[in-house]
Amino acid sequence: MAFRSGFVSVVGRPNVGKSTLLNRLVGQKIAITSQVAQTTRHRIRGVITLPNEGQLVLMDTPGFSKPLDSLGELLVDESQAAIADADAYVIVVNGNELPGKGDAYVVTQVLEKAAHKDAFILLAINKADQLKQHPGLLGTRCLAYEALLKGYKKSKTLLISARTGKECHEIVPLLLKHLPVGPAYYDEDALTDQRLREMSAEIIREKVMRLTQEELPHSVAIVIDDYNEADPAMTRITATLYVNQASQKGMIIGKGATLIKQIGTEARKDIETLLGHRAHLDLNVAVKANWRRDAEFLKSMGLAVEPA
Ligand SMILES: Nc1nc2c(ncn2[C@@H]2O[C@H](COP(=O)(O)OP(=O)(O)OP(=O)(O)O)[C@@H](O)[C@H]2O)c(=O)[nH]1
Ligand SMILES: [Mg+2]
Repeated sequence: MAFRSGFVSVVGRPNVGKSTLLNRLVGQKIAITSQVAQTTRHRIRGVITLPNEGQLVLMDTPGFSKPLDSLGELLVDESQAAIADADAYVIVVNGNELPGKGDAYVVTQVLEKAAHKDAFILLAINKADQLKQHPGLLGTRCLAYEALLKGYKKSKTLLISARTGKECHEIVPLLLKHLPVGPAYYDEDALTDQRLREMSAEIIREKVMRLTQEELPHSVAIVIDDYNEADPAMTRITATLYVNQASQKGMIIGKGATLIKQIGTEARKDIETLLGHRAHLDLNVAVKANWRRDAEFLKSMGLAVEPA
């Protein structure tokens, strides 16, 4: 059997479960997730290799939403670049809601690119676990989402739950079948293209997204100042949490520094799981006024769009 390979773009509105699905399919947590929209800021690659069969490179993307500032524009650019690059697509939608303008926009963008290449589109109607009491409703929802594909032939719909894994086992074989014959792009045992240093920054950001409220989750950027692996049994990491304005500094530190301590403790535990050994985490908080609009700062964090 010929070895198949290719890039698969995972796209959709914010918060529909794209990163959760990526983690589920890769079998390990490589992308951070949270209840807050716009969690993903980078294009993250997840690699799935089936020996002698093929290799899928899944590209998690930031959700498509109306850009409000430079960071927002970069997120949309990232997603658009991922669509241009792909050999196949997974469009993730939230089965709990009727299709909205955002879904229609994403599907239109994908259809435009897919039609040129005759690429396969998988429509993944997610969060099915929350709808099991309403089977009738589900049928109507599926039809409404399918209608967005305007009869595109090379597509298939699956009703899934990225959280519970329902029907997720069908996804990889289905995608692989539609990829071209080609080489492995990554080592057989690679799971992602991210470095441990970048993943550590993402883990810290996940804790911020999950433990803070109101505008704070979106106001924090993480920079790893030092990543010291001199001791093989204990990685020492120093990071700065940049907030948008001075008033947010106290909010993220919390009364008696409780919040920053909690962020540190939870992040350290996850980083230790990732590394397989102990970690020491030193977190600082600093103000970088309006960093979301600061092109230079975004670039320094690697948040610049690479050419497709
Ligand atoms: N009930 C349920 N919740 C889910 C499912 N998949 C994801 N979620 C939840 O939905 C929220 C958003 O998930 P993410 O994976 O971060 O969503 P995303 O599409 O990557 O979001 P952005 O990166 O912000 O665009 C999280 O709270 C997940 O736990 C699912 O199958 N069922
Ligand atoms: Mg995400």
